[in-house]
Amino acid sequence: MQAVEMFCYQCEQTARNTGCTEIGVCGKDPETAALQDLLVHATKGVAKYAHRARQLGKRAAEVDRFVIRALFATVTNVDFDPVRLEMHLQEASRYRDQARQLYEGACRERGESPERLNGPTTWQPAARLEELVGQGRLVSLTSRQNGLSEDLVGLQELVLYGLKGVAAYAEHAATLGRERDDVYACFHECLDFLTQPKPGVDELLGWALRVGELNLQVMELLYEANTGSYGKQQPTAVRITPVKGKCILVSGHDLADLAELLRQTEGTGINVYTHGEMLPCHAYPELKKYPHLVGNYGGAWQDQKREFAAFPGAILMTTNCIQKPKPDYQDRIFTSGLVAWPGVRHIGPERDFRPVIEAALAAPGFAEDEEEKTILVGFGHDAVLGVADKVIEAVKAGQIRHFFLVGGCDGAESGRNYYTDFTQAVPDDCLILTLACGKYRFNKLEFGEIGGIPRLLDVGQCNDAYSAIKIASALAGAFDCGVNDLPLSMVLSWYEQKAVAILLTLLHLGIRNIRLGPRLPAFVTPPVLDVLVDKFNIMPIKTPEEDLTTILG
Ligand code: SF4
Ligand code: SF3
Repeated sequence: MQAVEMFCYQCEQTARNTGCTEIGVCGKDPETAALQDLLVHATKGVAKYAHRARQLGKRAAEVDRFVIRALFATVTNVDFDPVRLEMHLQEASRYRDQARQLYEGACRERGESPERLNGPTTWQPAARLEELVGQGRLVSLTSRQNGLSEDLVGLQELVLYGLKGVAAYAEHAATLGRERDDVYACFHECLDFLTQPKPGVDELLGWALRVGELNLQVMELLYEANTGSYGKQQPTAVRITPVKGKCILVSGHDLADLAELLRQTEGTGINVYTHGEMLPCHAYPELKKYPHLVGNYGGAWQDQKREFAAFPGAILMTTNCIQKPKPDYQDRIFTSGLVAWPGVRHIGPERDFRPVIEAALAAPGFAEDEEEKTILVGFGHDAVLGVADKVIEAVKAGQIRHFFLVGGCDGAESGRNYYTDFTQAVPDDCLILTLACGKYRFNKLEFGEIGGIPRLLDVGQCNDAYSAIKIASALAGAFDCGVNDLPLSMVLSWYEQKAVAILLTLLHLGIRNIRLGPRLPAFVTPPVLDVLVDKFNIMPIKTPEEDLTTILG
């Protein structure tokens, strides 16, 4: 088999919209890419045994948890550190052995012979990092392209990328103590399925929708984890200008990291700011109760090099999206959870944030208060459905003509101005719901109100797509129609694999007419796209004017 240096097309910014082959546009080098490919391969080996063991009534919590952590580590902009990937690979080997023993033990108890498994179950980790890289090159995506058509490989990747996205949410929920056995069972069964040498198109499409269903369950689990730990989101004004003093900036998605950092910084005089997808944290009662959670700083992840360099304090990346740190802030940025960058100090699972606090105290901090400006957040379904009567009345009275869900992941290309222009062009009698980091394209603009209801409602993080679904379902219930019959249009942006998971959830729910941009995934081949168009009428964004005219007639 021919070993290929690198091939990755799992995210939207993939080179030439075909694949990154020499170095990732994200900064992932071929060595790291090979180690990530090997980690996915090795995790399939763990899952094959774990799946069979579970069918015989045996499971191990640490094996279940490893599978989601390993997949999360391979999401775009999470782990760029070969040394940490090597550590995960060694764990994969141990957990695979543990899962095999569980399975074989269960077979022995029943007097049955265990199935003889091959492929990823037989992998043995090489002793040295360079050799692991060599092993990774042999199991990259291109190794499968030799035996399967481009369509089938693309569909396998659609399922895998969706599963990676779900893994990220499952890990956040597990961190807060929410896990479900049927969720882990589905992960293992799906990974087992992905090792089948000759899957069919229908089977793969079926699994893609099952991953969407799994993601809905996991987003619900994460909603319960977040609200169970920190209360339900409440509409909240968030300061977006700096306050004088020492400071820490927290980026990513992990509420537990922020909560613990807030606890450890109480009384230190350090102000804590959210960045990127942490913005909705200001709406949770048990987080906003800390007066030193003073505001939100900066925008979406792709502006971090400029924003982190200008931030006069310490920075904590709790999840994606990390970019290569500039020397300006290399010594005051930290990672936690599954995120890693070579040379960046990592805060372990015990969450001892003292090094972050020390770095914040050593940095100058903001010299002055800037004039106060605020934006509104906290419109999860609990808040929106709390004023459902008002919203329904406004629709019936013709004050609200249409709802738009405009959101998703952000990225660097200029084509993403579409989303700013689109929201600006939405007529005044329409409401806009938004979520995820794509909202930074327009969330500081003025949209006004309709009858006391803000025209722009920030539903939360990307996983709060769960809330958007609840809002849509409640509206459909109130108007006695299906979600597809509502005056509601979804105009989504995608970048990484969590967006793939959410898209699959929407398709699983039978939602049609989704507009997706800034461009369609490179792994969706034209024949597969035809199927998606046929079944779901999914379509690429055009221009804001054209799309608005089509939607509003
Ligand atoms: Fe390229 Fe995206 Fe893969 Fe990075 S994650 S190597 S940018 S396709
Ligand atoms: Fe953004 Fe990375 Fe996806 Fe949670 S922070 S949405 S891209």
